[in-house]
Amino acid sequence: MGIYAGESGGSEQERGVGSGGTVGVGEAQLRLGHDVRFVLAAVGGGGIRVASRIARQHLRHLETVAINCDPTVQGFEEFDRRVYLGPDTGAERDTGGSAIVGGLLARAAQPALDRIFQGATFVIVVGSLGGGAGSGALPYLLDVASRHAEVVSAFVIRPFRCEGERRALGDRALGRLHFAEAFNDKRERGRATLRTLDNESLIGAFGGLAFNRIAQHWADLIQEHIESAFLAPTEAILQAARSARAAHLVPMNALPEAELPALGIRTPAVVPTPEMPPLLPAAARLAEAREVELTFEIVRPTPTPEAR
Ligand SMILES: Nc1nc2c(ncn2[C@@H]2O[C@H](COP(=O)(O)OP(=O)(O)OP(=O)(O)O)[C@@H](O)[C@H]2O)c(=O)[nH]1
Ligand SMILES: [Mg+2]
Repeated sequence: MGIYAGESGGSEQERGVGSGGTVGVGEAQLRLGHDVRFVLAAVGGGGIRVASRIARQHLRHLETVAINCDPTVQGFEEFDRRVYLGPDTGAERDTGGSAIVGGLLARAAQPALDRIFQGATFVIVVGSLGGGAGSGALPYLLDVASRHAEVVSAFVIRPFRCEGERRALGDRALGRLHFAEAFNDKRERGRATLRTLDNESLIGAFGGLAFNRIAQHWADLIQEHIESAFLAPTEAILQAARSARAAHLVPMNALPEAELPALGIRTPAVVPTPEMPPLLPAAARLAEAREVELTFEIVRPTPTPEAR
């Protein structure tokens, strides 16, 4: 169902209230998923595995994209788009765990990243830190997303403590996010958020080996955010705009004119204002005269004896 809102008036037909529950109004129309776009972008193997659980839910209006420096990304068919960040030579290779390589590949792919986020309103980024792709590409991805979208929510997955060097690399990548200028500008303006999902924090609840359960837990948390922070509020706003327009056209407290005789209600006749005589006779003369002429005479002062 598309929801439209904007300026218009007239009959239901003119307003475009369609059987699909849409309000098409004049030239300004807003359709969720078209004019207001929601994009979920996952980067790095772990980020993609978590986001794939959300992609499989086919949330309304949500576009999904998987980005990785590993050609196997093409196999994640549950995503609407899959982007392989590979070298220009066309060679199929991974980052070898290097965040520097991940960063270089992402920087070189900027036009492709621009295309992903162009026209997006709300962007949700899920990145896994600790490997080469997620750690290296995330800052570029967040910057490009922040330049294009109105609101950006970033979720980064932090490796388990037992992963040792990977966790350390992840933390260094987290520190480098401070250099993602556009993203940080947005954060300062309250238009972007960063949330760390620490795998280690769930060990007590799920155990160290329950990778899948942990991934599902993060997916549920992110999905709940998409629903409650973006989808539901935007739908409510458009619905309110639609209701306000309907109320404006047919006020709730107005009786339909055609039903007034049957209800015995008569619209009050217009009472003419009585003509009141002017309070002062001079005012009456003034009211009659179109132009008023003022004359006055200058009386010379009588000279004093001294002046003589
Ligand atoms: N919760 C959860 N975390 C994961 C999962 N897969 C990977 N991770 C975490 O993400 C970290 C980074 O691994 P990957 O995402 O595979 O690495 P990458 O970004 O693809 O980088 P390279 O493969 O090295 O290029 C790992 O150290 C894990 O802590 C997953 O399925 N669930
Ligand atoms: Mg990988």
